[in-house]
Amino acid sequence: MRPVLGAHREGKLQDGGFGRRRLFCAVWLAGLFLVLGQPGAAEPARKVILDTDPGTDDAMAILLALNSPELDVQAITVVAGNVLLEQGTENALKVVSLAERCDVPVAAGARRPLAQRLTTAEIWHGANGLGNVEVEPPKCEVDPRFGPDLIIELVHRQPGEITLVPVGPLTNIALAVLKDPSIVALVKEVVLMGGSVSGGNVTPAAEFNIYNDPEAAQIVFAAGWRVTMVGLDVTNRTLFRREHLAELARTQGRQNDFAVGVLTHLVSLSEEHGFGGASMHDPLAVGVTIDRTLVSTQAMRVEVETRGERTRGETVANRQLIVERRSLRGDRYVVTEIERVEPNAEVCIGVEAERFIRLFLSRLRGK
Ligand SMILES: [Ca+2]
Repeated sequence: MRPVLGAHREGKLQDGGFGRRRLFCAVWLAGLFLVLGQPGAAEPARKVILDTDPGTDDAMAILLALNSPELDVQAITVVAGNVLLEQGTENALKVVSLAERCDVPVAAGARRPLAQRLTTAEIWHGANGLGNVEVEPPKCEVDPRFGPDLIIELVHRQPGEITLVPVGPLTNIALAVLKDPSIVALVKEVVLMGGSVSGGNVTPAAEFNIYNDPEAAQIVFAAGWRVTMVGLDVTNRTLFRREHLAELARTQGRQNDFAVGVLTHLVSLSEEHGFGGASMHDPLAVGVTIDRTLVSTQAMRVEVETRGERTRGETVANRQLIVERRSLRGDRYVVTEIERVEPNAEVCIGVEAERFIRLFLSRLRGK
């Protein structure tokens, strides 16, 4: 090495102009790489825990997450919701097995909501929760830890790094907060699928995930961490249509073909009910975690209606971030103060739906 190095040094001394030109070229090339290099390509993958009740669209969300290099799925925790806990856990294991990702722990969590009976929704998700698509038994095995405990453990192990992505009823997340409130300050952010500021799907007021455990949802919104709400306001505008299905059916692969089966069920159901396409509820929450620019948001203060004759489970959103305070004067109330309130959520109000569908298709095609 030494003679070569010496020769190199000599060369530089003998021809300073050539050396400077080479230095200029190197700097210019480095600059070109910086300009042309994909922004964020060098960023480490975002660590996420997916909390889910699989569930047809949950299964699509899991596949999207597992096939996206921007995400590092640290665990999948299962909650009762669309189907019973046992069925949901088996489904999560089946999907993770299909993706050949037994390295991702799948842990079962809450089998019922905090303060009410569970509502399951096989009418939308099929008797097996996967649109009645037959899938071979899972080769991955369930993690023995309780879902909320696994969340607590992983958050403490990597403070400030974990993004929680709950796409089912919020029971597991609320249980984790109740058991260990210190996780709130240690979680990077929460990107949840649930709620709506423009009407519900289970009732005119309430969206399914929030309706299924309003007390848990209120705990999650009030906890004090950064929440992004991916609700019906955007998911109902993100429709997977028959032409998308035809496109995905042109490629093959175990995950690809499973997705075609599940999405065929969902698209057919949506057409039966006049929606013209399947709302990509849970996959969009994963999409927002991958690429925030898919949505536009507005800061709001979201509270969950836990009583209400017709509105239990509604996400009641203060958009103006002010409240009026009244005091009793004789036989009437008088507004005496206008108070500012702090927002607790970024609520998604706009979405580039087709761009998201293209992202989803690109990740599953031929897999
Ligand atoms: Ca779900």
